[in-house]
Amino acid sequence: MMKTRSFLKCSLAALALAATSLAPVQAQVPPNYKAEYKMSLVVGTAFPWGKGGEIWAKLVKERTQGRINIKLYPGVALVQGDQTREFTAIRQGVIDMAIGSTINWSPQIKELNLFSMPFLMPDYKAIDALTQGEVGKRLFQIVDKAGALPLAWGENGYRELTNSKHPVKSPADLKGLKIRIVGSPLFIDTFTALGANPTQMSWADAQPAFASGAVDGQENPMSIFTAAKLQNVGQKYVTMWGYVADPLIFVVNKDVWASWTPEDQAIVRQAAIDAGKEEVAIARKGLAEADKPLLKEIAALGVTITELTPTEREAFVKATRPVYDKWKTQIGADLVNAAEKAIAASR
Ligand code: X2X
Repeated sequence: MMKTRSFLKCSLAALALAATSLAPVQAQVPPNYKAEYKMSLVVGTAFPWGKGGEIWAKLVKERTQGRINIKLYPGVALVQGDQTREFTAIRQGVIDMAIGSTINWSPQIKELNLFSMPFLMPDYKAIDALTQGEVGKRLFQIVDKAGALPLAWGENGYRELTNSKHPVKSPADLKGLKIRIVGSPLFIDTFTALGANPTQMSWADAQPAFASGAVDGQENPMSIFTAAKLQNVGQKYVTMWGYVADPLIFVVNKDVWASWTPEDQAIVRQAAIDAGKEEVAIARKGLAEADKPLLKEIAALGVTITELTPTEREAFVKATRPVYDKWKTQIGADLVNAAEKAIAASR
């Protein structure tokens, strides 16, 4: 009898101990938190863009002690690879958070076309003058109003021209080339003005189209070129023309954001800023240095790299000027004027 009782006592004590040791762990995660938050990206961790996602998720997990767990969904898998539908899916909550290109969200947010204005941003300083200045703040207000909470800037990069046919040094060299472009009508206008034959398609569809020769060329940052090994799908000619660059924006769905404690909101925001800084440095590696070592690596793969003289480049600027003027009105002359001013001040 005594034995049973003391056994019971011991077991109860053990149970109580187990319960108290479990309790603090459970209390750490607010009950309304999801077990996993879905982060959408166009490309995976072999690319600077995907690395940015990996860094953001890791920082958030560490700094929240695992309260917020983020899983990466590259290939815009949550919207079946259709990157032009990504922003809508974030707003609707199909996607919890994302690092998205300004190009892919410009069908929903016309002001994001700003970065796709041909030859607006001459160098990295110009990009920074926009994203890190007043224009960046205004754009974040616009993204917020459009329905997702923007936290930080990242970068895909300067989009250079590649093709499978021949070196391109002038708009005449583009004549009749079938060029894959992304999902904004601005790109149709730009490539039509240059005499090319633009065709709009998702990144997922583009790669087989290069391999089969269904399209001749495309435009993307060199970090995308190398990570996707575009030289192996016939893209043997690169023209460094730096006509546009697409920044990335780190965002969170608004209901998800509201569900987090102020402490965790601050952690997620700071982690996005830190990851964004790191991601921009990774995206510029090999290209921001004066001798551009990445280009030597690419040339060593048997790729012909054409660097334009100022006069050669000017011919592309001139041919696309009517597109610039048309889109200045569409985007909003006020915003474009502010961008031109900020860039001029950064010179
Ligand atoms: O589709 C593209 O070209 C890419 C990967 O650069 C974007 O998502 C904008």
